[in-house]
Amino acid sequence: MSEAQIKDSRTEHSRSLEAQFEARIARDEKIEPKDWMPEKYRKTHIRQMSQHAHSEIVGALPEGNWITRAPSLRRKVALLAKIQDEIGHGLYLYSATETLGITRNELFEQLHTGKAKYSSIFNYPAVTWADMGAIGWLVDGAAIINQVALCGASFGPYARAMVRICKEESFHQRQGYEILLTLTKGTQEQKDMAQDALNRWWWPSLMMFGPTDDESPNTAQSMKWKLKRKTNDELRQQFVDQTVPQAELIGLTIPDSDLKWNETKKGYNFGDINWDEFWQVVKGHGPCNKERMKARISAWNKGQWVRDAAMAHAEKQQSKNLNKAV
Ligand code: BYC
Repeated sequence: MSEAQIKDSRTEHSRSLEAQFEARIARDEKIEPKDWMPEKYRKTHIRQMSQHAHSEIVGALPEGNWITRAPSLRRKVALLAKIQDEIGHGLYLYSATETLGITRNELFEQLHTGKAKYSSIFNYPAVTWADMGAIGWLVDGAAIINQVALCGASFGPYARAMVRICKEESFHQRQGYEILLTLTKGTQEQKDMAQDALNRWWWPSLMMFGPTDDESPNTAQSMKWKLKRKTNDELRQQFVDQTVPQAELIGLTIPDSDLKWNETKKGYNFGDINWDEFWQVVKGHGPCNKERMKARISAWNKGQWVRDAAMAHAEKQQSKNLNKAV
């Protein structure tokens, strides 16, 4: 066979693999780690899944700040449990991402050097106790809407991780809403605190869904591969429609003078999002970007001895087992 013929047969082989892959996606079959997949599919999943994992881990920081200041034992226990869940989600997602052939160390390296992103929302400060309510209600509420769609993602480990994560997020969302409900039934000062938290977290929560569809470079391909099952704008609209009545129920006002029910589309019209602010935050210039990264890098460095000890223990066990086998 000539070199040209070998090249042709290779091209044909990879075309046929690609066609089989596309057919599996069309049939809604799950793609598993050892299955053949296009390199771009693998890379896109590593990008989104690792950013998702990083968001869970970095997302624990604004809430972690309030553990010691929770107003009662019940609140402290619930907050601790929530944060523990978020860290668990991160670890779960890192493991799922590793099945695509990247190591945990590489993933952390990408986070620490700024190559990998994490959700813009976690670069805002949590300045009052009401922020714990707003984060649970709005941020976890937004996350659930996004993640329920991802339960139908084509990559098996990601879709399965989402099922469990969504169950836990719904507890988080309710605990946040209940914090705000309690505050709105309290003194004027507590009501004001709840409203102030909504004012500050509303717009950044809408930004969590990413740029508008016409400005989103990844959506079209990710929808074709069924990594995303709904577009950024569809999910954002769903979030607004779900959240506005919840705000009304507890007597809070969404800080948007353009918010108006649209009978034709059976959804709310809402005001313009400040996309300059969004991109500033994504590019590292938000109010807390530097603080968040500093905390993560410091935690990674301080944990080096734990990783070294675990490795030394594993090596010892392995050599013991080898000696037994001889
Ligand atoms: N923040 O083409 P697009 C949680 C980036 S944590 C930062 O639309 P895509 C929780 C985007 O990465 C929940 N960056 O991208 C934890 C892309 O840049 P690259 C986190 C953003 O991927 C603790 C560029 O902008 N959830 O629940 O198709 C406490 C263009 O965007 C953002 C997830 O991660 C953003 N908001 O769509 C409480 C869900 N938006 O990568 C709660 C999984 C966009 O090309 N991820 N960018 O350099 C997704 O669903 C999708 O990745 C997104 C973006 C909808 C976020």
